Amino acid sequence: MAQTISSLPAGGESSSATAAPSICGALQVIGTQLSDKNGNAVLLNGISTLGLCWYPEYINKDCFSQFKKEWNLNLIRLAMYTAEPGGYCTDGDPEALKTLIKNGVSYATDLDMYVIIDWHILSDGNPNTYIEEAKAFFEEMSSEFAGNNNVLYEICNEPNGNTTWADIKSYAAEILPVIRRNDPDAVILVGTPNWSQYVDQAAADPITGYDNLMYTLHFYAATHKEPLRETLVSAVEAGLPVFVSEYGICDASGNGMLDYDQANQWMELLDRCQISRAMWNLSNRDESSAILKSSCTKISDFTEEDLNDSGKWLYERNDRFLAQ
Ligand code: IDC
Repeated sequence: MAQTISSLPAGGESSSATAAPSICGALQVIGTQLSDKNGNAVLLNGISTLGLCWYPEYINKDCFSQFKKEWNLNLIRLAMYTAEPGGYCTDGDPEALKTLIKNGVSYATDLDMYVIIDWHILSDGNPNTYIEEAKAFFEEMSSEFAGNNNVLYEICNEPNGNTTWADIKSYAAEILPVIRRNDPDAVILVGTPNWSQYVDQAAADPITGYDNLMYTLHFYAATHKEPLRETLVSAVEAGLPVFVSEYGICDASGNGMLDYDQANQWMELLDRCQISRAMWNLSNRDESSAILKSSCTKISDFTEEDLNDSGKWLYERNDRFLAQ
């Protein structure tokens, strides 16, 4: 039965921006809602790395710890490009990248935070391009982290180009059993067509036969506005569990002006629907989506002076969020 937005869980005491694995236990997806082991709504709120291959230095425990303790974030997304320069399937160093992921997961685990392992397809467009590599990767990751209740698997960042929902379903049909053989319950995030925007297509034809799946919607507030919010609302009303595993408050290039008004409209919607989210990106790259100024060479213990406007917005918002 379709839910309406007003009938969605309101959040309240049971859900918290600082939900932690030690308290929530194994996550589960109930209807559209990410939930704890007791069925209470859970909100994950965090930050995504930029490419691990480009910015390995931010994978350090002090850095993650500050996000948890001072920014009230409970989620780190580890974005591992598959086909950009330094990518896992092209000219990158797969062993070094896997070591970074294992380190990142272990820091998040020690800090009682959630962590997404993101197979970050982008210029490869169709996740089937490197499906054999993806299978082997998720086989290794899910066997390594089967015992962790804080790890989520994101099996394809942003299918794009001519990739159809049918292509993604066929990819998922190969990858999901690989993960499920090792890790029967972990939450798995599935990308949607057109850079993870067509959640309506997933809602019309969801993947069946698996629990604890969520579908991703990505937005960049200066580019994606009311029409994409309407797509999101319709998909949720149709019963689709949605996870915003990547968003920016700049434009879709990862750069340009920040649109605070649109960002606030997005956040109101995500808060109202209790939709989890991770902001792009943790780096000092010279682009407005980076949370650090390009002049900042620190890799932890950031101060306000080190932050770009995107970083200030995230920090301030989470302070306010907690005070609500
Ligand atoms: C961007 C980075 C940018 C990099 C580019 C291509 O911000 O530094 O040069 O990738 O490699 C996405 C993607 C994400 C993009 C981001 C901004 O998931 O990889 O990062 N974006 O363009 N989808 C929509 C926007």
